[in-house]
Amino acid sequence: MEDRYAFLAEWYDPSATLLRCYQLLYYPKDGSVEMFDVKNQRVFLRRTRYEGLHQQDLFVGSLVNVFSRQLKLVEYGDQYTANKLGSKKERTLAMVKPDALSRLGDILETIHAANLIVIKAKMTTLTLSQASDFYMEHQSKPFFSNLVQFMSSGPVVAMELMGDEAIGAWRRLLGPTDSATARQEAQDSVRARFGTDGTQNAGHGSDSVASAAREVEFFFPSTAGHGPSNTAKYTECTCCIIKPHALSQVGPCGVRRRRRDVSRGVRLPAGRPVTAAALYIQSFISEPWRILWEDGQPPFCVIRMGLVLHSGGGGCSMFSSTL
Ligand code: RTP
Ligand code: MG
Repeated sequence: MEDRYAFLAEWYDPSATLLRCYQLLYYPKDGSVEMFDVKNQRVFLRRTRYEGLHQQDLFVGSLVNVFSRQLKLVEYGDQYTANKLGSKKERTLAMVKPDALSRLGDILETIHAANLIVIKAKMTTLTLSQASDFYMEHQSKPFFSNLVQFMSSGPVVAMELMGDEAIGAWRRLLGPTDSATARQEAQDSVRARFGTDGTQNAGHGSDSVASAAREVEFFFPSTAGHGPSNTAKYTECTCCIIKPHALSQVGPCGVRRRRRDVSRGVRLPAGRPVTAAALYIQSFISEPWRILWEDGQPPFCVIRMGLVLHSGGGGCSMFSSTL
């Protein structure tokens, strides 16, 4: 029988101001989709090929666009789909520590190359008290004071990552805790490449499912408006939005022109540090911004997220505006 993945999906209908519920079917063989209206028990979209949806977008919690409708996948529609797509999917909290902030692009590249998806991201500067709360398991350790001083010494970028066995996968990418050991034992690891010593070691990764849940909640609390605040200042800055199709091309200071299809690559002017970063889901980006997506890109169909970087001062070569 042909492979088929089923999901329960929600779409907020702004004109009726209600949440509509669909069964979404995806056929990987030809990349086609089919939708059923659950409440009215009828076909909503006949099986149609649709290039904007890919298997890696399909997991519970994901926001996908199907013919300009942004759908949230809220449940697996059958056991087969849950087993096939959901069994090994994990979430973890990754952090770029203050010493490696200038290597954010390289670290994003590493994450992308390992097939881990960035679900949420936030640049923030932790207070001493927040850093102490985050690392409370190490309160009694001799290095605790050094650790929290370091972790609150400058901005960090916290990310929720998702992927197959994401917790272990990200910790393997980080390498051994001590950067010197990492350079001996795992030369390609993040800590070997960008870490300094045993404390200033470039990155953090949750060590278990329980700590991942706690740490994701710490940075991205379910109650809106809580948690460490973003570093965006909104003054003397410009906003640079990297389109979703180019997200994988984010380099140390913007987007590298590496692939032919990224024809309008962005390079932030040298010496202009990125001062804030956050991942915005498409629906949070207001209508005027959407127009910017449409140059040469099929509008919306491949768009899931944009990475918004505020750069201190100056312009950006693609477009700029204040938020
Ligand atoms: P992390 O929690 O940051 O992902 O690192 P980890 O699991 O590899 O290491 P862990 O034992 O949890 O330590 C947390 C962080 O404390 C700093 N540290 N300094 N002897 C030292 O000076 C020392 N040992 C640990 C590191 O920043 C380590 O990542
Ligand atoms: Mg740890």
